[in-house]
Amino acid sequence: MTPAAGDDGRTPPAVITLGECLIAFVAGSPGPLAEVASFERHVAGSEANVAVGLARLGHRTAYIGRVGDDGFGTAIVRRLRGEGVDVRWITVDPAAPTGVYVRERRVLGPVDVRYYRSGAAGAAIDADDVGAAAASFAGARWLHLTGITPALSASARSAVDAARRLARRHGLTVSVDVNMRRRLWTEAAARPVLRDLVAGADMVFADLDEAGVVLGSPPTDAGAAAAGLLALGPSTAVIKLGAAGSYVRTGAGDEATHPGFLVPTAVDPIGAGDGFVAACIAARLDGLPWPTALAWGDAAGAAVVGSLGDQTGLPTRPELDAIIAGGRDAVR
Ligand code: KDG
Repeated sequence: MTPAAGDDGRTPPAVITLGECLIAFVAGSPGPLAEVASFERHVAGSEANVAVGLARLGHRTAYIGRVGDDGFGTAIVRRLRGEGVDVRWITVDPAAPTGVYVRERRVLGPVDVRYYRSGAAGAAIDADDVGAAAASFAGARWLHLTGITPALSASARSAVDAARRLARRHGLTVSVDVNMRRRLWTEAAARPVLRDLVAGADMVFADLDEAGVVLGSPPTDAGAAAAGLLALGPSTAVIKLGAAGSYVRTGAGDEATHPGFLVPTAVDPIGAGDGFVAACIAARLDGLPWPTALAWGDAAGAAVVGSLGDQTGLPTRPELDAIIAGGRDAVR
């Protein structure tokens, strides 16, 4: 395997993340998959989305993963590098293709997401890939993980464990987005792994459904979801409520909520949760209090919903500020 040429590596990243970066084919028009004739090609993958979101908000971020030796892998590396993400730890696997997924867009009802990723390069990530990046952990502040990576393969699970151990050794804050993907594993298979992931994190992000998967029964509300997740070990639980905003509770008993932002035209909701997570982490790295972090998260999530593709709408700082300030329809 050859490393993808990238960053000069002089400045350590603030945030490290790892996972499987995918090519997404997003329906060019709304409607059922069977009727869609054209697709837009985008770069996706939850952790990569978070890395790009953080980079747009001014934080140095490194991504560890594998892509195939094909045009899609090249597109991923170029895209992440172009966004300023440190891609030194993305390796190009000559033996497996880059994973792909296809998704509809719907005006009403849930969007169907179909993965074509089994046997793809990204799932073969292992603890050695993380070990190769060990030096980057020394100067970093944060490790972000999701529940998608351990669902991919045993080696991917070992990569997550290796990253957690390095993060602990170097005193990084560890965040976990539960990101339950029922098309990758069953609730029964996922629960023990996700519980372990949550227990080993400082900060957990989940929606109500995901909190229910981790806890074994649906929580009555965001407060109950956060309390249940906090009881597993993290010091902060952030509950994503979609269009209804977000809620946070800390082990010290602090709480905050944000009502969310109205998105007049929801173009494509996939990736909004990653935008939310990226902006929350950015705010916390910037030393901002939780009410502001939730407002940033909700604004970034809304911005993602308003454009096609997981990463297209991820806001820069001026864009984030403009959404939060509201008021003007156009800058002329
Ligand atoms: O959060 C968005 C992700 O779901 C998408 O980019 C694809 O990473 C992905 C996955 O495994 O679902």
